[in-house]
Amino acid sequence: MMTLNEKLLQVCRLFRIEGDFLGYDTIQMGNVNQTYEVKFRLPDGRKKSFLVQNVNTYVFKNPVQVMENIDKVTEHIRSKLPDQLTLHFHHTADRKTYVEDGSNFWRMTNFIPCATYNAVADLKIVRNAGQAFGAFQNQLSDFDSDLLYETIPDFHNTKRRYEALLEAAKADPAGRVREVERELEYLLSVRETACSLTALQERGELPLRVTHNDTKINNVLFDKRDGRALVVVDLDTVMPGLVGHDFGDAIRFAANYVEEDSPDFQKAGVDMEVFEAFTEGFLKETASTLTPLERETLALSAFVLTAELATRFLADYILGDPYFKINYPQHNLVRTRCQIALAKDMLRKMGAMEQAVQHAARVRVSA
Ligand code: GN1
Ligand code: MG
Repeated sequence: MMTLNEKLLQVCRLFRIEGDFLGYDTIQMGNVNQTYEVKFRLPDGRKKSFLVQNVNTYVFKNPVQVMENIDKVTEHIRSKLPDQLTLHFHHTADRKTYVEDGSNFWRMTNFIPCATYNAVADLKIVRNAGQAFGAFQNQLSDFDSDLLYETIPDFHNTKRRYEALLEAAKADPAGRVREVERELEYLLSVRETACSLTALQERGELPLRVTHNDTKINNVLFDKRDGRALVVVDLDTVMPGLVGHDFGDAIRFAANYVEEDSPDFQKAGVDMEVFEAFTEGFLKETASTLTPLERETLALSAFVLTAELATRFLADYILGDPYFKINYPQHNLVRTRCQIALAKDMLRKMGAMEQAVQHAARVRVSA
């Protein structure tokens, strides 16, 4: 059996990296893929880092399609905006952007020196993140979504997520349902509101756009010196979706007082200053293209995406944690509780969130 060190070196050689392998660091980023910074001394003497990822093939059943999507999307952005920094994947000798061995699926990009944030105190950074995700959607507004594979079907179909939760609870393969009755009860009590965005989508009342679908603020890379957003990364789930999927998920993550898996979930809640800053940045880019109903459902989408993720964390806990990486046995349950606490606070603050959206939209449309 190869050590990880040997495996990473083998993968790097297949991506045609020459020179001395100096070692690797595990990057604590993301809840599904494994990410490493690998360090080399190149034949010309320079030290250089690369980012190597082991894509989770339980989550992404067809990773080749994921890579094809990313290629098409980044190519589209590059052709429109040649100066925009985009991700570049390295190729193997046979021109593939991945290396497959058994159930492992490896890919490699250049390492971009940058700052990333899980929690942000600086509202300027938050505003820049909102703007970066808004701009990303704009850059793809003329992209033909028929060209995209649906890498994870029904990814933000909240109705399906609820059904999956109920199926998991019924099967109860790990004997954990008794422990989570309160969480199940709460999530079922808000089911209709949580599924309202999906219902509007099914009725054709909200337009499908090409969306990022995983808009955590740590998926934006920032310039270390001036806090400028450099590039939006993690394009694994770029698929047709609703504007609210991107807006809501970003708020869920960035505007929470605590991190998404905080055991201190009594402290979870929406920081309205962060909400306003993100909204301002996001609407600066998107306000003029949103339909009235899209605008009116943005605040709601934050609740929807939070409740939806709670159903996903809880279903995973009930099933014995096959999907999300966990650091300790109750991690998915703690995540669920934190998202539920946040969802409750969002319902309390819905009026204020709606007002903040309308305010930011008015400012932008009249600007
Ligand atoms: C996963 O691995 P990461 O952090 O990019 C998940 C998202 C969740 C998120 C919660 C493909 O994203 O949907 O919102 O964890 N990605 C996938 O932290 O399921
Ligand atoms: Mg992701």
